[in-house]
This record gives sequence, C-alpha cells and structure tokens, in this order.
Amino acid sequence: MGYTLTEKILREHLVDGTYDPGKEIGIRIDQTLTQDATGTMAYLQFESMGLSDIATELSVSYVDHNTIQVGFENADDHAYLESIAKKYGIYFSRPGNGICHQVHLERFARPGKTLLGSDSHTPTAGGLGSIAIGAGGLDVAVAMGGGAYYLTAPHVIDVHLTGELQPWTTAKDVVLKVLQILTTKGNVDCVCEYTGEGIEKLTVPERATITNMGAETGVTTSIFPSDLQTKRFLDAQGRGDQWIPLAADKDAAYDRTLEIDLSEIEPLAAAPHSPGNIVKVRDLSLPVDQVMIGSCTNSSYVDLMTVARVVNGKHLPAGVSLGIAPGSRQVLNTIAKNGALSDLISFGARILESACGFCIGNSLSPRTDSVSVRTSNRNFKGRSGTPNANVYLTSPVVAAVAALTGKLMDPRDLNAAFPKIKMPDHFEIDDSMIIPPLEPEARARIKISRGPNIGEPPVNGPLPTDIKGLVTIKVGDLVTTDHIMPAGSRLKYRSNVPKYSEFVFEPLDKEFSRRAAALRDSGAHNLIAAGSSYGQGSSREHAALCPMYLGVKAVVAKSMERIHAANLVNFGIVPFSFVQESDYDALTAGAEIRIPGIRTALQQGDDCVKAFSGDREISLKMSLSKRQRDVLLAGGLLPYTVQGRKGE
Ligand code: MIC
Ligand code: SF4
Repeated sequence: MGYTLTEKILREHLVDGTYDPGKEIGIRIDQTLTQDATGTMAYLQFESMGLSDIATELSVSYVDHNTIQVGFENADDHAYLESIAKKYGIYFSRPGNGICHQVHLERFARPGKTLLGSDSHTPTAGGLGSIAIGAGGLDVAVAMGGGAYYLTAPHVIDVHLTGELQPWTTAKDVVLKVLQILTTKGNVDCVCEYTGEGIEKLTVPERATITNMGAETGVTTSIFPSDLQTKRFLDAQGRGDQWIPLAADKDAAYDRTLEIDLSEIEPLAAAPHSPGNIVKVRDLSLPVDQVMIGSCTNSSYVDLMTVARVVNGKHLPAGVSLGIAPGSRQVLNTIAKNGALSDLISFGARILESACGFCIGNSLSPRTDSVSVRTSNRNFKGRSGTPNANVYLTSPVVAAVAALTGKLMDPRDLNAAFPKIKMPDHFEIDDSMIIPPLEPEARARIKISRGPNIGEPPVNGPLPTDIKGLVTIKVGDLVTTDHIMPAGSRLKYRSNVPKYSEFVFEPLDKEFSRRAAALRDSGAHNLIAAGSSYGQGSSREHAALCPMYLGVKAVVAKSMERIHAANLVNFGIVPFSFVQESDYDALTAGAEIRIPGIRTALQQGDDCVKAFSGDREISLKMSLSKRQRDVLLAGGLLPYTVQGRKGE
C-alpha cells in the first residue's frame, strides 16, 4: 500500500516512535516561525534553555500582531524580538513587512519541509506542499533548539476536488464548504490532504486560503501536493530552484474521502458566531455597517486586485465603512505601483498597514449591534472587540460587493462581469524589510533589549502528589482561546504574565482571576470544568500559561482541541476528560474537588483516576503518552527540558 503525501513527509522526518495513526510520534522540524504576540514568550523560554544557537534550517521571527503601539509595550516587544533574532541567527521580518503566514508563503515556505509555527494558521504553508503545523510557543522554542516536535500520527482525510470554480466563487468558498462538511468539532488528529483534478487550476495563494482556514476544523494541518502550480508560484517569487514535485502515491489509502465538485460551489458565509456556522450568501440579505478585507486568509495580490476591480470608479455608500489590510508589503507595494491602491482609496477604503490588525480585534472594532463582513477566518463572539457585533466571514468578492451596495448579497445577483485577475508571472521581490541572520562574531556582540514590558516566564513546580481545591469555574461547550485569554486591547500584556493573568476568562467571568489567585495563595488548587471542544481557536499558550500562573492544576472537559491540550501539558496542567459525559452535570462551580494520588497515577501509566466532589465519585480519563506524563510530573515542558529528564 502506498503512502499519502502527509505520511511520506512525516515518515521522512520521524525521529521518535513508530508511525501508527493515533500514536504519538516525534518529528524533526526544518523551519520555525513565530509572531510577536506568541514570540516574546517563545524566545524567553528559548533563552531559559541556555542554548547558544538555533538548530533549524531556517527560523523566522515576524512582527505582525501588535503593531498599534499605543504605549511603550508593543515597541518594547519589537526591540526585544529584533535583538533576539540578531543574537541567535534568526531572520527578522520587521513590522510593516506583513502577516507572518502570507510572508512565509511568499518568501520562505518550501515543499516537503516541516514548518512549526507559534500560530494556529501556520498550515497556510500547506498550500505549497509543506507540512506546516501550529503549536504553542514553547513547542516552537524546543524545536528551534533542535528538539523533536511531538504530535499524534494523524488520520488522513482525502479532500478530492473535481470541476472548476465558477465566476464569483473563490477558494474561500471551498474552505467554507469543507467547514460545512467537517464542522469545527471532531477532527482532532486528522490532516486534510487535497487531491483530484480540481486542484490543478488552483494557484498557490488560493490553496493557501484553503489550508489556512482549514485550521478552523481543528485538523492538525492541511496540505496540497507540490505540482506545476507550486512551481509557477515559486518561479514568480524568484525561488524556482526550491521546487520539487511531491504527491501521494497512486495507491495511497485514506481514512475517509470528501468529494467536492468545485463547479457546484456557491458563495458561502460563516454566520455569527462560529466559522462552522455556514450559510449560503444568497439566503442572506442584510444591511452591512462595516466591511473589513485582509488577514492571513485573504489578502493576497489577486484578492485585493479583485476587490479593486469590483469597486473601481464607484463610491462607498453612506453608513458603511471599509477597511483594507494588505497581507504583505509585497502585495501593498504591487497594488500601489499598478494604481489599484489609488482606486481603493478613491472608492473610500481606509487603508491599514500590512498586519493582523482588525482580525484580532485590536483596531477597527465595529459599532454596537452592527453587521460586519470580514474576509478573515474567525468570528467568535467578541473577537472583533465588540461583544455584540455580528460578524460574517466571506470571500473578498462577496465583501467587495457588500461594500459597494451596503448589503450582504450574492454577488451573482449584481449581474456584472466577474473581474478575473491572473496571478502575476513575477512578483515584486524586495526583502529589505527582512533582516537576515548575522555572522557568528557579530552575534556575540548583540545585547538583548529588555524594556519594562519584558517579564521572566514563570516556571511551574513539579506536579503535587494530590490535586485538592475548587472547581473555580465551570464553562459550557465551544469555549475558545479568545474566551480563556482575550486578545484585542489586552494583547499588549503578552510579555507580562502577572499582568495578562488578570484577564483570564474576562469575557465569561471577570472575577475568575481574583478568585483563582486567592485560592492559589491559600495553598489550594484551581480546577476548570468545561464542555466539548474546549480551547478551540488559536495556538496562544497564554491560555495555559496564565491559568498555570493562577494555580490551575487540571482542566476536566468533555473534549479538548489539539493545540490547547498540548499547551496545557506543556505548562503542567493535567487535561482530563470525563469517562461518562453526564458527570459534567455533577461538577458544580465553586464545589470542592480532590484528585488523590495524581502523581502516582501518572507514574504508573494509569489511564483513569477518581475525582471526589461532595458525595460524588467521578471517573476521569487521561489520554497521555509516556513523554507527556513525564512532562506533567516535572511541572511542564520547560522544567522537563531544562532538567534533561527525557528518557528517565
Ligand atoms: C489568532 O488568530 O487568534 C492569533 C492571534 O493569530 C493566534 C495567535 C495568538 O494568540 O497570538 C493564533 O491563531 O494562534
Ligand atoms: Fe493574524 Fe488574524 Fe491570521 Fe491570526 S488569524 S495570524 S490574528 S491575520
């Protein structure tokens, strides 16, 4: 039996374990990327490992999330990151150069390589045949130091595309279709591999839109083969020599197959408040207050050119605002030079810098009760910065038509000609905003810049013998990392854990942090009870690190998302699931809870433990590898790595 493309690349990089879907394996990481909001902590952790150099083929540090710079905090972070990059031989993509995923696709991603990024949309690079995985910053720090990255050998889903996209439908609608089929739940430890003759006409930026937003299904990553489209893109980026052909074997066996006929796809939208809440745009007819175009999903050259063509020569209707954030300086400069930027400005667009900006709710929050149409990938309640805004996620053409007409409507009903834009044969190449690694002698002279916003990463002590404390909070289903650790206006505290910890669960329970800190200071432990798909969304390890700082020792959930569960282990918090889901009802907020003998259970390799709350006995399950048990016993990945406990 032949191999899937996923299995081929993973097997080539295997350094620990045997390849068996569902079992933990360790792989070698060729490339890493970080962004500033997760990067400062990743590099602080890298520093505390005491290594003198990175061990990857290539590591890039991007600044794209916190570029607002209200106050000194963001600028302090940027200075720290730039000095770290210079010290350790890392490429530094300066603020203004673009969103990490877009720039990495343009300038660095390579077919057949493994890429680990401290951002959940790292799978964007799967659009050109890389196994690109999002993880917590600490995992990325370990990989930068040459350590293996551990993941569950995935089940591979064949997403078989036939036919051809029709006018006014785009790659965004393809991934929205995938989300409609797979939903945002139940796809942990799977990979989506795209095959079929339908992929042949999809360009790399279109493929990257699909693999990018595949993250919302919860899969480990998504990947396209490396074919002539990949070559075309690499040639256009002046990197044709990095092309290699790569595909699954003809007789590869997949776990399951999704058949999608591209010619049948219609313009779709993710309605409030989940990327999995898919509706046909034709079924909506809504007045729109705000349109935001950009983000790592949809801000490529073709995306923005299409928007410019749709709105060219017209004016933004009263009552609607339009913001555009080009994905990279390459895209921005190209549309500046060819005049499309001027068309957008004449229409009435507010041009934002090439950064995440609005996507993470740190600028251009919409007004109360408004409808905001966005081309980004997440519309969790409140993520835009406005708790009661209604955010619809669509393709750039649907968004452009919404800006033009003030209505969320099917663009085919405009009865206009679809502006088909071709991907250029040569992109504008200018890497002058990327600082390459310094020579070793120059590195030795670099002094790390540490402004007052740069704190030490807190390190956990070993796991206690018993967990004894309270269910400090009980939450429902689909709690996202945006609920656990809000971004937006709180984002600037990412490098300052004590301060950022004041906002844990802020959108759900403003008093949580104070209660949890008081319990920690009394010597007892905090426990979080949760419903299904706990920790959906981002890779932000602060959603584990800050609870750890507040003395959380365990999370008991009906089910948990992959990156978040790994982050909990990395910070010494035990992730449990209920043996019987109905026991969720038996756990009450504020109740006492005891999990006696948790250390012994982990040491013995037990899969189940008993918890006691009031007069109830509750069975809890642990799905952990031997390595993860050791990490938990040590108090987290940092103490485990520093103590060199591997293999004990
Ligand atoms: C996001 O889209 O939520 C983010 C901000 O990019 C996060 C990373 C972070 O929280 O810094 C992600 O997706 O991993
Ligand atoms: Fe940035 Fe938004 Fe992409 Fe996250 S999803 S990396 S915030 S553009």
